[in-house]
Parts: sequence; C-alpha cells; structure tokens
Amino acid sequence: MNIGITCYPVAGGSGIVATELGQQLAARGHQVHFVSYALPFRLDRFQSNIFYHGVETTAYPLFKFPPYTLTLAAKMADVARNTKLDILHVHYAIPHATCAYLARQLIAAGGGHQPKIITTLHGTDITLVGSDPSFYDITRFSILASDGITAVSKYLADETTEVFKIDKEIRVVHNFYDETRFSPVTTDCSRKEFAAPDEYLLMHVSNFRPVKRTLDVIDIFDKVAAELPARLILIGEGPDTVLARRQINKRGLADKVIFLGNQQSVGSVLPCGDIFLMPSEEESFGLAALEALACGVPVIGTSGTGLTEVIDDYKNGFLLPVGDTGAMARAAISLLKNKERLAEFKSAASRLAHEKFAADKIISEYEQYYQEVLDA
Ligand code: GMT
Repeated sequence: MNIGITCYPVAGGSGIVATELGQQLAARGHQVHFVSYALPFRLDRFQSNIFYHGVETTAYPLFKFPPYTLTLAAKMADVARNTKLDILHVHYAIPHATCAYLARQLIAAGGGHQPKIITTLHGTDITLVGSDPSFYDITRFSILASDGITAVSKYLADETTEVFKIDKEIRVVHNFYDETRFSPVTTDCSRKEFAAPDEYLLMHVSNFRPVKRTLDVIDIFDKVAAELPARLILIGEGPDTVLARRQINKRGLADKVIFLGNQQSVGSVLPCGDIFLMPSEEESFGLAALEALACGVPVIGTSGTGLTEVIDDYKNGFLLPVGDTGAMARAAISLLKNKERLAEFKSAASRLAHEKFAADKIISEYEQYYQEVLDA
C-alpha cells in the first residue's frame, strides 16, 4: 500500500507511535510518506520505502499566525495525488484529522485519486477539549469525517464514544514497541554509571507536564529512599522540571537524583532500572510504561487510567489510586525487599510486553484495519 502519515514530529508519545508505525510498515514493503513540519523525532536512520514531505509555513505581513493547517492540507492533497496514497493515516484529531478532511475535499474538487482517511486518537487530543471547549465541535466533526478511527486503548475508545457521542466503531489498536530498541539487555550503558551495587534504581520518563504528577514521583522516591539505598533517574523535560528540581533540593535528595533530560535513546538506559514510576493523573495508554516493561522493568502506575491495559496488577507492576504515594512507595519497598519476587516481576514484564504489544502483532492489526477500510 501507499500510506501517508501525519503526526506531531516532536518527542511525544503520539509522534513516536506514528513514526515507528511508519518504519515498521516500510519494513514490510509498504511505501510510507511522512507529511509534517519537521522530520519526526525517531526517524533517525535511513530506511528504504520511507519518504519525507516537509510542510513550509508562509510568512506574510498580514499573517499574525502563519496558517500552518492550510499549508498542511494543501501538502497532504499534493502528496496524495502525486504518490497515489491509498491511506492517509493521521495521528491526533486536531488539526490533523481536520486537515485530512480538507485535503480530500481539495482532491475531490480537482479530480484525482482520493485516499481513505484514518484517524488515530492518542488521548491528549481528546482531553484538549476539556481545557478548551471551543474545540468540541471541530474535533467531533473531524473524527466522524474519517473513514476509520482507531484509539490506543479501550479506555480511550470508551471515553471518546461517551464524550463525543460517537456511534461509529472506534477500533482499539494498542501501542507497540520496537524490539530492536527496547529489550532487557543493553550494551550502551551500565548500571554502575548510576548506582552503587547495593543501591536500587528507580526511573521515570515523561514530558514533565502536570498530568504526569512529577511531584508524586519525587514523594514516592523520598519514601523509598528513607527505607532502602536507592537512586532515581529522571528522563525528559517540560513545564514541571523546575518544580521537580526545587522539590528535590527541598527534600535534600539532590545527590540521589540524576536528571538526564531528553534522551534520543531511552532504551539504552531503561534496562538499568528496578522499578519504573508512572503516577499519572490521566494516561490513555502510557507508552513510556510499555517501553519500561519491554526492558524488564516493573511499573507502578495509576488505576482508573489506560495503564490498566498495559500493567498486569501484581504480575509485572502495581496499579494504585492517583495521588496515593504512600501505597505506591509501600508497593515499591516490598517488591525491592523481596529479591525473588522482584526477579519474577522483571521477567514477567518483558514476557507480557512481548506477548501483548510486540510490534509484529500490532502492525498486523493496523494492516488488517487498513484493508478493511479500503474494502468498505
Ligand atoms: O503523554 C503525553 O503527554 C504525550 C502524549 C501525546 O499525545 O503525544 O501521549 C499520549 O499518547 C501516547 C501515545 O499513544 C500515549 O501512550 C499516552 O498515554 C498519551 N498521553 C496521555 O494520555 C496523557
């Protein structure tokens, strides 16, 4: 198939999933055309069957805000016509699904091959409406105008159906991970770089937005470090980074916390961890948690979120109520103190991640869905 993919090219979960999907599809022989304003974050190596079409914004004195969405729609139409796209797969409803709709109208008006539009919802595109209700109608319209809709978890599909009163099928296709990037073995770095042999290593990866509850990460770690020798590795950056640093200093934890900032290759560091903390307020799936599990690191996450589809409670991690840092710390301490149980959780982590979310399995689900949409 000829497949167009539009995503946010930055280091967020939706962009990562879209990029790795393109790479996996290209490896299976499909022609993949990325249409975006920058080269996607994980498109870091040459690969056959992958093409990139950059979207340039126009600076014109009248434009206070360059009309990126119009340029994107025009580019989508152009790429679809020239490369005869079968599918235009957009990640994130706003503005990508809206632009895809406009692109298809443009092609229809000019005559030419029209691709089917598939929109994948990642979660933050839906919760956006919560913070800005003016997006409600256009988000709903754009979702419904797509030929196919997927969501990265059942949790998100149900929430979307309820919030947007959608009576069309939303196919659940879970996130996946690339086994060449995430496995329990790493040769790139060693645990010795971060911790002494008797110290436990806790980890957290996120974009440090308030929804990630970074202060809870620090609170959990503080409680764990009061009982056991431990260090914390923080990967990523965002609005709460300063707050996190302040809290770490206030609690006298500075010499136990390692800030690595944004990392291109998280999979090199994750296998060094003993426990991964993801105490998010809201998480439609939790790709970072899956990547940790794939590296053999048990995850402590929050119940009532999409993490319930990723973590197997009491097998490869624990699901606890949002904000209950006491229970999260207790769960971490008891697991770390029991070496045999910790080893069982670690091996279950990578085994279950592989069984449920290996790229091979999930990419086949996408391919099958593409075919269903094309045949419909
Ligand atoms: O988590 C973020 O803030 C980034 C965000 C995004 O839109 O890129 O991630 C969302 O999509 C990921 C990929 O599908 C999911 O794994 C994350 O759970 C989801 N984030 C939230 O729901 C908060």
